[in-house]
Amino acid sequence: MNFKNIIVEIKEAVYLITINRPNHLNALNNETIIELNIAINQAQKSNTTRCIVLTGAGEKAFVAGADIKEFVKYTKEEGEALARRGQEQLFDLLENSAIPTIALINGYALGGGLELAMACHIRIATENAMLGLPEVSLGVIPGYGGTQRLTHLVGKGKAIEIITTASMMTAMEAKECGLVNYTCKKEEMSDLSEKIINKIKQNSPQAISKAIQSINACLTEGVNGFEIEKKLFGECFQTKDFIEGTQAFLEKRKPNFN
Ligand code: DAK
Repeated sequence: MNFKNIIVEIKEAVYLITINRPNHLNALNNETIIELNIAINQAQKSNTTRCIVLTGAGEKAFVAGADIKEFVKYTKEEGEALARRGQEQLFDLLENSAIPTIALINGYALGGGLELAMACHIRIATENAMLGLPEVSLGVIPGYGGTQRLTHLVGKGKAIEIITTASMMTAMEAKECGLVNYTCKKEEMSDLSEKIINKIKQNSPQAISKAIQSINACLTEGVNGFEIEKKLFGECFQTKDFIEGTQAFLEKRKPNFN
């Protein structure tokens, strides 16, 4: 499928999605959210995808926020409806993806852009990246799950500081507070992400998917994560991957989960 706002490249079981609106610093408009939804669903339907990677086109930005020119005209009702729809179509889709998702933050990750990165499972930021949730400076609050995911990642005190000051932080500061997993030089991003992806690829996709589901249960209100873990642990037994993983160990060879 041809997209207008994103570029999709599939290579060695990795589904790389580049948000491609560099003249707008890759700002997320509705059309881009819809295209991302289609691409991520496609990746998840393929039996061979082992990792979904998101990044931004150009030299300056991952994603500099929701498209301000678009959301400036919304009414109260539209705002709530769009937050609901956007969260389901994109942000929850990424967070609940059975396939690991990685955000390569190669520049500004602001507002909806940082919310997009936070919905991914792993975040790597280049040293020049600037991150923040400037929504309150525009008279709104983060509406794509940012108040929740930031609090989960950095704790309540730091989340309140980041959101109420609307200030940008460097990649290093983001690493210090647990907002990103790694920082690296621009030219090292590809090698570092490849290293992480290769480790993921060696492991059981069936177990990885259940592990993600179980970890997410920890943060789902009204759900007992320990109970979910027990149930999912039980479900691993006698799966194709469990048989291969345990057999490979006993035969002193590397498992082949493909
Ligand atoms: N939206 C639309 N256009 C944007 C944009 C954005 N978020 N960010 C940048 N651009 C555009 C600029 O307008 C400019 O376009 P032209 O003027 O050339 O046509 C072009 O990208 C290049 O930007 P600059 O010339 O400003 O570049 P600089 O290097 O000077 O500055 C900057 C870079 C990142 C500091 C600056 O562009 C900036 O402050 N950008 C805005 C950052 C921001 O406030 N982002 C929005 C945060 S609020 C919702 C749910 C969630 C949200 C909204 C609605 N619903 C459920 C409805 C989330 C809201 C947000 O994300």
